[in-house]
Amino acid sequence: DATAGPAKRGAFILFEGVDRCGKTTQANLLVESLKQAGHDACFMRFPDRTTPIGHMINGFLRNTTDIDDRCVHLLFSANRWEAESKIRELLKAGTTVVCDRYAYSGVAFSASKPGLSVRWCKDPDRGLPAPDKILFLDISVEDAMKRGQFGEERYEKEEFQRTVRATFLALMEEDKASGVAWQLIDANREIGSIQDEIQKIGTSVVGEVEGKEIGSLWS
Ligand code: T5A
Ligand code: NA
Repeated sequence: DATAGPAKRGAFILFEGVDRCGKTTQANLLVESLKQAGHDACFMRFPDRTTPIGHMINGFLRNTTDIDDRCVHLLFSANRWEAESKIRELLKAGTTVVCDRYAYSGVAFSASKPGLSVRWCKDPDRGLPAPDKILFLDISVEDAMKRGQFGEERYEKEEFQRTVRATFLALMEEDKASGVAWQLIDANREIGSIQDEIQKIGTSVVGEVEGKEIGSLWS
C-alpha cells in the first residue's frame, strides 16, 4: 500500500544484571503483558545454549569443559552474531524483542576477569543491533544469593558477582554521556511490584521507537 507510512518497528529491550536478579522471570512477564496489550513481542536469551556454539558455552558454564577466557568471550559474542539477522528482521517486522542478557553481560562478566579490558571486551560485539532500553535489575549479591540454586555454575561465586555488579554500574555510568537508555530497577522487591514498574517502562518504549532507526552497538 503506497499510501501507508513506514511499517512500525518493534522495540529492542534488554534485561541485564548479576546472576539470580530475576531477569528471566521479568522478561517473560513483560512479553506476556505486551502481548495482552495487543503488541507483537517475543522472548530471547543469551547465551542461546541450543546452537552448536551455545553447546560449547554451556559446557564451559557447567564446568564440564575449560575454555580460555578470551576464547569463551568470543564464543559468547559469536552466539549473538548468529542471531543478529533474526533480531533485525523481527524488529523490522514490528515484533518487540525482549532479551534476557546481551552484550553488556558479555562485557561485564569478561572484563571482571584479570587481564581483560572493557575496551577489548567490547570490540567483538561492535555493530550488533543496539537496544532501545536496558533494564538493569539491581540487587545486592547477598540478596541474589538467597534465591534458588546459586552456586552451581562457573560464575556463581560471591566475590566474582560483586565485581560483575561493579563493572555493570561502571558501564552504565560510562554510557550516561552518550545517552544510552539504561534504567536501574530495584530488583529486591516482590515480583509483582517490579513487574508493574517494568510494564509501564516497556509500554512507553514500544510507543517511542516509531520512526526511530535501529541503532548499532557501540557507535
Ligand atoms: N554470560 C552471559 C557471560 O559471561 N557472557 C555473556 O555474553 C552472556 C550473555 C549464564 C551465565 O553466562 C554469563 C552470565 C551468567 O553467569 P544465564 O543463563 O542468563 O547466564 O544465567 P543466570 O543469569 O544465572 O540466570 P538465572 O536464571 O539464574 O537468573 P535470573 O534470570 O536473573 O533470575 P530468574 O528470573 O531465573 O530467577 C532466579 C530465582 O529467583 C526467583 C525465581 O523464582 C528463581 O527461583 N525470583 C525471585 N525471588 C524473590 N523475589 C523476586 N523478585 C524474584 N524474582 C525471581
Ligand atoms: Na535466567
